Amino acid sequence: MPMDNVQKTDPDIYHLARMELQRQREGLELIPSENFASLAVMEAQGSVLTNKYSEGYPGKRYYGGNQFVDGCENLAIDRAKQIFHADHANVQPHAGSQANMAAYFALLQPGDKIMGLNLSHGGHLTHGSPVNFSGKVYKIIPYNVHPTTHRLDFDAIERLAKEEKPQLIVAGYTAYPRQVDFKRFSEIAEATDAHFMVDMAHIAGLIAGGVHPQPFPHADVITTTTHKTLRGPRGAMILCKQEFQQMIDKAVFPGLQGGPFDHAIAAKAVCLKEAMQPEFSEYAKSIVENAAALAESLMEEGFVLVSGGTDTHLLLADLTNMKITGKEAQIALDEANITVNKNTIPYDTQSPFVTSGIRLGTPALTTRGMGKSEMKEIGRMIKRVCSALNDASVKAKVREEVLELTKKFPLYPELG
Ligand code: DSN
Repeated sequence: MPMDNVQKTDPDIYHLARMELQRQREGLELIPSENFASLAVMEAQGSVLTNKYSEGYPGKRYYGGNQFVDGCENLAIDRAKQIFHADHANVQPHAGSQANMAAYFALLQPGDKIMGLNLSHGGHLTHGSPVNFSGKVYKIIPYNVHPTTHRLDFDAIERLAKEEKPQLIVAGYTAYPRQVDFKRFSEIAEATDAHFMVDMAHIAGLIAGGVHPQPFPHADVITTTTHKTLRGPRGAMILCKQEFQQMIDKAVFPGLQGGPFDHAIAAKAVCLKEAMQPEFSEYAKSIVENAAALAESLMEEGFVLVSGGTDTHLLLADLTNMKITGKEAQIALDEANITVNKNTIPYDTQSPFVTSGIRLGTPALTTRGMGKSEMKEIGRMIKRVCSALNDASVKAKVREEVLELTKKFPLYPELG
């Protein structure tokens, strides 16, 4: 947003926000969980709706004056239900962790067992890391990807579920590059009397755009953030089958949160409206095509990709054969204005602070309009930097090329 008033009131914050805009404009944003929200989403999020308190749900609030906020929340709910084939949507969770916490509170008792993918194999902190509430409140039974294919190993998952009898099985990943078979998961959950939850945060936009299968009718509950491939405001939602509606709503409010962020809910409604347009399906298709092109380019350059490639928006490169760590690659690429994140690979021997891999994704660059030929070029740039980590001249040359490339795909030109 123009931020003229911030400039007058708080020049320090104005300066930092402008520097961040410049960083976003002049860099290649390859973190797969990041994106560039539309001006419409940002306007809704920066609107007067931030001023309202509205504990409760549409039509059942604790404070007066909620007639317009109710309208916003109802639109977000209706759109989310339609896009994701859900019986019910709760659009109030402030973030993904809160959505997962509320879903667990609704479905489980403290001490119950949750089966989720090992964090170092591509799971998420809230799927059972011992340092997270999920690992402290619940008994976590981690499942792993297959030791050689690095894909979900359904026979092993089924054996583990039958042995452990978890109350909840979670499918949903932050670093798994392949499509997920939700039907197979639901069959395992049904056979073992477990609930089945999908955390679709990473792939929500791919699902909305029709390039990844829908979790419903297989899942009982779905959680998601709204700011990744879905390209909305920072926030989250929970979707569920009818039988879980009351439990989910009570878990979010009054169980976990107080007043909802009505400005964020309005922005979620806007992003969901955008996701219903035919252009969004084209966008989702391009994300996946670009990820495949980037994967091909990286493999041509000698990178090893976990699972041998991707069929989603993300890729995980195993740098072991290059004799460099994820940390070293991330730092060097940053110097060349290429933003990735170091990431553990399955069965990693390095710590999560060092890692043997980097995680890359195409949602943000696809929003800028880049296509397959740019992905090819970017793969070659990444190789040049990773082959010359300590060579300042290589990094400076790649940085110049990144600046040239990003100029051809202007980001937020309306913001001056
Ligand atoms: N931080 C997110 C990601 O990068 O995948 C997950 O919450």
